Amino acid sequence: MAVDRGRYTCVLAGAGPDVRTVTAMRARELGRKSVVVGDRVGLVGDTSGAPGALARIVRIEPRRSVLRRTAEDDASTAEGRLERVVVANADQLVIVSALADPPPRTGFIDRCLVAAYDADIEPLLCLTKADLAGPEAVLDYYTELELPYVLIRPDSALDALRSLLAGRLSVLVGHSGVGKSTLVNRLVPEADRAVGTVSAIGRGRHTSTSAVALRLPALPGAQDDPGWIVDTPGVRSFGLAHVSAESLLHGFPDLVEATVDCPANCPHTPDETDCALDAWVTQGRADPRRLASYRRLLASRAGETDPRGEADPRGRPE
Ligand SMILES: Nc1nc2c(ncn2[C@@H]2O[C@H](COP(=O)(O)OP(=O)(O)OP(=O)(O)O)[C@@H](O)[C@H]2O)c(=O)[nH]1
Ligand SMILES: [Mg+2]
Repeated sequence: MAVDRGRYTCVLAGAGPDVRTVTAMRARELGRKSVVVGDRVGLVGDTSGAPGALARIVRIEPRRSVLRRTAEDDASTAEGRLERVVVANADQLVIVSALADPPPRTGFIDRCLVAAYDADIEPLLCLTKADLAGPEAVLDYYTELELPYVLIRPDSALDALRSLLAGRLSVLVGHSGVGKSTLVNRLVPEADRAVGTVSAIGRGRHTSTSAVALRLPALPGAQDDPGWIVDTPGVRSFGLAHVSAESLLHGFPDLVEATVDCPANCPHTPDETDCALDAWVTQGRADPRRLASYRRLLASRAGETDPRGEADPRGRPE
């Protein structure tokens, strides 16, 4: 459920919400393998969960999915220069974007979509602060994608979101200040996640500092497993250095079909005159902004532009 300075908070498989969590450390035999939130592990030792009890993690089960993020985009911290596993075994990536304060960045959302499709995790677009601005510009940009989405305002009912979260492990990702922890606190009232303020320049203050998995409460009358949600710290960027150029295209299902008409080994770059993507867009079969976004990602992988979503105003829907 959580990792903090070498201590791992675990919940026993099949344990109900009232069963105590188990604190564990890693056993030496794990070597350098990292254990991350969402991992299923083998525990030995004192698994009673009693105060002061410490179990040991001796095994990591094979992961169903691995959400990775490379953050040479975020070279301000030593940690940020590494490839990081955000969460293991997630079924759903909830891409949280505020509609205002901070403004939405489709460039960032596109990066998250690439990461989701690459890791075989279903994306869900969660547009917060719908009380401050309308979703039209963002939704218009994604019309061809059939991307599931939910709109969140402070007073909105969360039933639709809860049913999309049921039975799965979902991970929230988004810039700092978009309202991830606010949403988690509404979904899991006893979570008590710290909530920050958004500064005048429209950035949150990185209130949350590590990923934490929380069990969603059972709904009255519902038998189904309500699922788990992972709150994560806000990210400035979602680096994709670990995704191959070929796989980048999977984040753009609205463009994929066009590439069957491309020459063999087409790099899909703007200077490739026979690339079928240009005609596809000219014929109105996809949004030219989506092609531009795809090509920006291609170029940023090649180191031609600043890979941060923020640094590129063309990433905005307006
Ligand atoms: N108007 C409005 N404000 C919201 C909404 N959701 C969250 N906020 C505010 O946005 C600010 C940031 O919220 P957080 O929940 O801390 O954001 P976060 O995404 O967890 O940020 P980090 O932990 O830094 O990544 C707080 O002041 C919230 O009250 C919303 O739907 N509408
Ligand atoms: Mg937070």
